[in-house]
Amino acid sequence: MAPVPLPLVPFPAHIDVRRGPAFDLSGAGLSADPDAATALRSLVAARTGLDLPDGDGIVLTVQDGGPAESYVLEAAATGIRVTGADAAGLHYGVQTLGQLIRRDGDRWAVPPVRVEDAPRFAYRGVMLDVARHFHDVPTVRAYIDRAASLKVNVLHLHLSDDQGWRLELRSRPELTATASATAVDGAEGGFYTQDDYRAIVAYAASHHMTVVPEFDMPGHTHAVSLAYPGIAEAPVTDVITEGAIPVEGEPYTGTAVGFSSLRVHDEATYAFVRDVFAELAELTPGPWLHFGGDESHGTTPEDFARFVSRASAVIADLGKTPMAWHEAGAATGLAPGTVGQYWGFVTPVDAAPQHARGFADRGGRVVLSPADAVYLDMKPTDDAPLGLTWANGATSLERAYSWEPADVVDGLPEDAILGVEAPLWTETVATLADIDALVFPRIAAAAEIAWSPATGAERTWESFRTRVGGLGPLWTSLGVRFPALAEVPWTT
Ligand code: TNX
Repeated sequence: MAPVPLPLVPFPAHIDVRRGPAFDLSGAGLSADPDAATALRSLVAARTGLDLPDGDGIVLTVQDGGPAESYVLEAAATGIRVTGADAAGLHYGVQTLGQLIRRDGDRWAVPPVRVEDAPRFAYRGVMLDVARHFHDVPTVRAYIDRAASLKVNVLHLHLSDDQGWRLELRSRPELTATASATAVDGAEGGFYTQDDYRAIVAYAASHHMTVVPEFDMPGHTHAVSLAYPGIAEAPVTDVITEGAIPVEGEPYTGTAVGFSSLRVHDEATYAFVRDVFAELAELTPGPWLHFGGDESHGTTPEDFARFVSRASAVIADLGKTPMAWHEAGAATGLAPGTVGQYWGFVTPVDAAPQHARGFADRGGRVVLSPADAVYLDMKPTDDAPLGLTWANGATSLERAYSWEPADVVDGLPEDAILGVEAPLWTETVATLADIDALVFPRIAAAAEIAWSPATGAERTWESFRTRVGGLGPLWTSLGVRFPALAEVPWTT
């Protein structure tokens, strides 16, 4: 029988498991950069109850040299040293160290290892839809904690949809004044003040995560139509195959998609686009602004292409990199360098790959979010209480793990792949407990695919499920209410 792998997810690029005694955590001291010290102290306290005093034993430092976000971790009975090539790398080394802590008789210990680690992809994201159900700042913080612990470095916030507009803008006050109070199925809405948003961005940054904000358009804009009716088309209801029919002028609390659109031939629309993205650019330190572009079923292809050209140019003119769902790749006037987000299937069934290649053809790169593998809002099992099933039915952990980014879009070279993102749409997700129930453990699969080398002795489903099972006690100690999927041999 193969030895049980250490419970490391994502699995490191290189690891050398050594023989010999383990490092004893009780009585150990810590010498570290302040941010890394805080991160390790709270991780150790949560997992073991131990308090790490200043002193000898564990040394955490940043030392320039290696690739971005990389680190080296050496653990022996005599001491532990984690060296990051940058602050992010050190932070990831600390997460790996947290996963290595284990019970050893009546003490807490770290096994002797040497890890040399760096990410495969620069963009390792998760998304949270705060439009279908609003999620408050503490919930977003908790989501950031969870994602950052798995070396995820992007938080994509889906800030607007038919059901609500969730960010206060000084230039367009009616958006939150009239279009933020409601959510799906009569749930309470809400919005972020600019200070709330800044607080989220800062909290993400302190966890080495970049926020990618999205205002979805030209479709998914029924909420905009409540605030600024002059720039919106009437709902096109004959495209609705499922979900409640929207009523012009009334908040939408159903879950249908594709029926709304901004007026594409009206300059007032582009004044709106400029206002909202200019203000968003000011509030957002990261390089990407996402303008949506998905499921504009009521808009002709010509009109859609016209809108995409204009909106992407607005964002590029602001000095930001536009980002959009893959449909926008059909528009020949797309701003050069726009990043595309592929949400077709692992084995594509439609024009999605062609659209994704459209971004690369214009010098942009692609983030892969294949819906039947990484859509965290899909049910994990047929009988799961929460979640959707449109992406090939329930998505098992095994299916979430068993795909290779370079094999999804034919003709897209690996250097045109910016990374991987796992979105959580929230039609069925109202609370942090709901988030945990759908996100875990599948977020671990997305994180490993985004971080770890494509191949390796431990890059197998059998190893992965064992390692995920070994993380159960850590997740429990961090307050994550993950579902105990039968696919995983959970350690108790
Ligand atoms: C499709 S994926 C959507 C969303 C829904 C999601 C539910 C994408 C770009 N659009 O509007 O919330 O499915 O899974």
